[in-house]
Amino acid sequence: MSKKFKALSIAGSDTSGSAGMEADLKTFEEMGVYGMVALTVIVAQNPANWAHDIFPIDLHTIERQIATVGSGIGTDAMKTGMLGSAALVEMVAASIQKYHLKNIIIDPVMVCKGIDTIMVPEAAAAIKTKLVKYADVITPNTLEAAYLADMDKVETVDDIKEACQRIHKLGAKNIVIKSGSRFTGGNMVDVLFDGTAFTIEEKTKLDNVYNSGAGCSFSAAITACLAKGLDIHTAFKTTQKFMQKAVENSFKLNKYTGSLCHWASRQQ
Ligand code: PXL
Repeated sequence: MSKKFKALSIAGSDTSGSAGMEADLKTFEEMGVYGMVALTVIVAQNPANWAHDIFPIDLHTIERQIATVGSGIGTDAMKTGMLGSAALVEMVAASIQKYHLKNIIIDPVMVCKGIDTIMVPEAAAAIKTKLVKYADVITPNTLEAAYLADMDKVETVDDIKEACQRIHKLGAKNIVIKSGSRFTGGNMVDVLFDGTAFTIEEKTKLDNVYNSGAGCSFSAAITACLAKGLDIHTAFKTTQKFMQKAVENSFKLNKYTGSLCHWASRQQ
């Protein structure tokens, strides 16, 4: 039997199923990687206005979950998602060292779709000073990139390149920034900076897509690729293909949101 690769997601649950650890697990599964979780928060949406309410899991419980995998099973790669407090960010950083975790993908979740201000400033600050340096790959969106890079805004390809170089100086080995739906240009770009060279993939902006959870899924796809032993450039390319299909086939859940179709690559 072929080797089974495993990945851990330290992330929050999105009850609506499109983002967070639900997106991570769906993506891992589609990419043939066994998913494991340490649940950090539960996000429930208010049906009346889709405001996101965050219910944190206590730190000790999260520590126990990470120990289950770190010490009890082992993993080929791990990613972080919504962390929610500075204490948790510090505990995750300590766990990476304690369990000698490898292939670390940091998705520095600081904002959610429709929420453009940093949700938990103390957690964001801790990510920047305590966690970024462990990242084999970091996958900020343009708002998170601006925060990490100390820039007023990241709106153009040149801004993205500048942000990549600044975040590399914080210690992250590879930086992937997706211009995403907030980009001002007609097209969208995904940029990979490996510390030496930039790889830039330009894509047409698709209208009427439901892309909640696109950031989580993108980062999870890179995690799955690294778990399988792919290099970052192949992981980046493989992730583009997976995301293109998932976004093209996205679907509506209600008047506020919709989801990527994670299984689109499987259909003929
Ligand atoms: O997409 C960011 C995100 C990450 N994690 C969880 C979320 C969201 C956005 O809703 O709910 C748990």
